[in-house]
Amino acid sequence: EIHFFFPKQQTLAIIKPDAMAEHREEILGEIRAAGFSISQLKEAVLSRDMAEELYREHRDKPFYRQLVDFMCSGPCMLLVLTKENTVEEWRSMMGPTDPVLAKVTAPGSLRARFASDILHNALHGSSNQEHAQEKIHFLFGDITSDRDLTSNGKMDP
Ligand code: RTP
Ligand code: MG
Repeated sequence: EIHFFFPKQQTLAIIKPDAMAEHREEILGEIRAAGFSISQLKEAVLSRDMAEELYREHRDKPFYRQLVDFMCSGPCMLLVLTKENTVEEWRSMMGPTDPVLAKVTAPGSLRARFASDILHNALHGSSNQEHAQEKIHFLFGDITSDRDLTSNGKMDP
């Protein structure tokens, strides 16, 4: 009998400023209920430089400036999620970028439920493992411990 072991994978998730006031507790609850471990979590207002770096890959897109403005318009929740196949599973749980599409193709997804429009779409998730590691390192620095905050969302002392 052959067993395949998939090492746990990390992704970066962000609750964007539009969803912080009304939906963050519900979103955090759903993340835990879906079996993700929250290994890091912090609330932060991104500086312009940080938002620009986070979305550097989109710097030539027409929406880049609006996106950066939006991402530093208020507090975000930055999360490192750990699970098997985390990158893909988190993106699937978020749903499509545009909530108009999300409501049709993935009505139970978080963006279908919580996003306002294609820009103000409640959540971020890394698109692949390389980006995940790069952006996690950028936002959290070297993560030495992998604390599981699943139960209460609070950092252990
Ligand atoms: P994200 O990177 O935030 O997880 O979202 P995503 O992969 O689903 O979408 P992406 O193409 O990477 O776009 C990044 C973010 O830019 C904003 N956006 N605005 N106005 C527009 O047409 C437009 N397109 C994208 C969204 O906030 C999107 O999540
Ligand atoms: Mg993306």
